[in-house]
Amino acid sequence: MKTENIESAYAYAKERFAAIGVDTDAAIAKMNEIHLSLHCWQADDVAGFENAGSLTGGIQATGNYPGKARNIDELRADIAKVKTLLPGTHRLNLHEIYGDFAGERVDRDQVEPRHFESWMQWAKENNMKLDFNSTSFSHPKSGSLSLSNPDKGIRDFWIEHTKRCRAVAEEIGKRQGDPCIMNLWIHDGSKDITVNRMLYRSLLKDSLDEIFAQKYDNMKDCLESKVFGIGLESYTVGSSDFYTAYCAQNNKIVTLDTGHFHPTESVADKVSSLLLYVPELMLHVSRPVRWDSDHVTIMNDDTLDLCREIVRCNAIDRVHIGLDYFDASINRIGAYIIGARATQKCVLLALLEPIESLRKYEAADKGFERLAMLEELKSMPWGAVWDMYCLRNNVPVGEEYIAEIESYEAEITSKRN
Ligand code: RNT
Ligand code: ZN
Repeated sequence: MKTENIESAYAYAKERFAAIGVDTDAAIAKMNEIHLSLHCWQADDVAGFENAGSLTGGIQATGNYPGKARNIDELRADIAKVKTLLPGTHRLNLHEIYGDFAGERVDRDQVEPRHFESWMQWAKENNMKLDFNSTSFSHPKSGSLSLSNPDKGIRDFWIEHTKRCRAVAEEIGKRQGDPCIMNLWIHDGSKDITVNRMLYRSLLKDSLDEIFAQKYDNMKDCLESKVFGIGLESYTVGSSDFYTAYCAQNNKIVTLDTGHFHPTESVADKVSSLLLYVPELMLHVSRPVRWDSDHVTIMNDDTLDLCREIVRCNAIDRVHIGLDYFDASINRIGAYIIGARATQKCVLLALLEPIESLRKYEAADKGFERLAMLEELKSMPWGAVWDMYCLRNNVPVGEEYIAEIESYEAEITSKRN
């Protein structure tokens, strides 16, 4: 792409946006303050480094495109590659099963900060901050119930795991001088009609209370609900109502995974309600196709609406934007980049809205003017602003990243098997 063409297209775009009261340079500057939390699990189909066998817990990565990361070095190489293709600086979201166990068998109730020592160093060297997740799935004790299991032995095992994960997150946060956001998602549920829903939910509540009794300063907890899991279709202990209420009562962060609601439910509409009751939100941006399929995020109305709502609520500082999809059927680095860049484009587009004029129209009951402006925004030259953002960050502009990923595949990932 010729730099002079990007610049002249940008000059034109800048003028067009200025005419409707939008400062494109300010939007680009704001983009640099937004850091995605990149999900490490896209690189290896949620396998992790425990050699535990198959993925369980009602989630599934489909496809067998060659080249997945097989070990910690490969995963790190892939993330380092991803970094070079994204504008801005980003965080890395680790799951507990991605610890550096160095051949040792470390059960989930034994994990310690030292297992993440090399990650903390790597992250520092690579200018990335880390986020964290406890891992309830893919383990002999996972079953269909973990923190809500009536069997005290199993429940205590997962309570211990989660407590230890919080200690790991606290150490990470302390060392990076920035809170580590720890997500808690458990798969607990049941396949068929459940007649003691209250029991499992009250057990989950008690387990969470015990886990959160320890207060920390360098980590923040977020809790993720869902509608159902594969093989757990009839009942989910950690439903949306459950965690919304729990988080509101306990001042915890709500995680909104965009694949975890009924297909016609608007996740965007939840932002302004939740933020009146909970301190912050964590997003798992995903793309559900007919179900919670974890397809690669693209620029679609769902993602756009969500980003617009965050900006319209003036809540960028209260929302952590994480990605959560795992497509094993296409080039995995490519999947990372498509989803991350699509999310960034949606945020940029949201920042390019003439929100004040739109609100003036709304207040004056000028419904035609409001709708017309929203329609016109769709064909404004925002692509030129995106290109300039990439150019200023020295990353490939437009489709240029396709060739880069192809050569990484030719040289690196195609040689893995
Ligand atoms: C599962 C949840 C959860 C996982 C990751 C791997 O439905 O979305 O966030 O995808 O923790
Ligand atoms: Zn998720």
